[in-house]
Amino acid sequence: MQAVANQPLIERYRRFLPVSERTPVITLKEGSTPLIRARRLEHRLEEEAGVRLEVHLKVEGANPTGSFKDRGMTMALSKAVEEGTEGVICASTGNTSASAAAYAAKAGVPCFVVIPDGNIAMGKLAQAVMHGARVLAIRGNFDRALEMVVRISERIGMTLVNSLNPYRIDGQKSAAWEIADDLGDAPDYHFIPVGNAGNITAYWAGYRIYREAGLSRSLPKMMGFQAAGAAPIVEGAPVADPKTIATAIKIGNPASWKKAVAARDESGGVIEKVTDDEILEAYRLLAALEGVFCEPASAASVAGLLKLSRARRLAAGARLACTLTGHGLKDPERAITFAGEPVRLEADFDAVLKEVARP
Ligand code: AN7
Repeated sequence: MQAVANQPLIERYRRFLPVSERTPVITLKEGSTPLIRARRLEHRLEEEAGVRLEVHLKVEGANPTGSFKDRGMTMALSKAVEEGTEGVICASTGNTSASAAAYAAKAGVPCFVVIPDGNIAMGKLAQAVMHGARVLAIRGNFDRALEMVVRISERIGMTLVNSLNPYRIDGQKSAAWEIADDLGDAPDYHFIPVGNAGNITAYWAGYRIYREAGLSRSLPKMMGFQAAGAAPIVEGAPVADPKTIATAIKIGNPASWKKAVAARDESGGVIEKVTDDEILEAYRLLAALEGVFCEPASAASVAGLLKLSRARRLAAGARLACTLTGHGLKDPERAITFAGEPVRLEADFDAVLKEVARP
């Protein structure tokens, strides 16, 4: 299928989605995001490990609210409105709440979000409040918030728009379809951050559907990466008090745990952990080598790539896709803290010239 610019995801992939003529399409023109060849990163990996790889970046920060969540939210809100919802609710580490708030605004339905107070990036909070969601910040972590919204949605019949909502997963499959469309086939490996584990589940389902439809020939190995301080799937047990600078994936008890393990095992892939330092290194390399500014959690995919490449665990010549799940502008404070303040000078021509002329 051809990429059709400015076409809503639900229209582009209508034949693979559970929508009908009666479904009102709630869209902000999500999806059809760039897949960018990372040539300078490839050179760096080859210099370090002597292995040439073909690396493609799926830039999900290019979605309307700046993250991959919009793919699922266009489906979740369209189906909720079709079914006559009275309001939507979610727990969030930030991006789900930003996306839910925007699509609920577009649909004209009330939106309630429960977030861990002080633990979501400022840009995401700004989005949720600006779009008119009722934002409830609890003194507790994401896992606690998710438990609560699941119970509340059952008790008062509000539509849950976390990835436990199957329409969210349906919409998020579309990213795998776009990659296969762009490459002409699935990649050999797909690298992805893992938090609540909905997205790895969606990509794996998406790749399988495309192969069954005869639109791709192969399936990728799914390579998931959790932050070391929030790696329940890697440790094999929930983490009561998850810790990582990558707040988007600071999750101790993922909702789609079993499905993520199935994606790993069925694809012959891995789910491993990367440290905050490894995440920050990848975050900087992507910005400095490729011109792609993603948020720290997103860089976990490329941190995993760096780790496996250095350990010479990837076959030479392999083609791989890395999902960069969210935009770097979501969390500018992190970037400045990490990369440093600007050089501050008097408004003096010679002083500025001297700095510019430096090697
Ligand atoms: C940038 O917003 O869970 O493994 O509540 O925002 O599908 O959960 C965010 C998750 C990766 C992990 N990268 O995806 C939320 C939320 C970014 C994210 C993930 C998230 P899943």
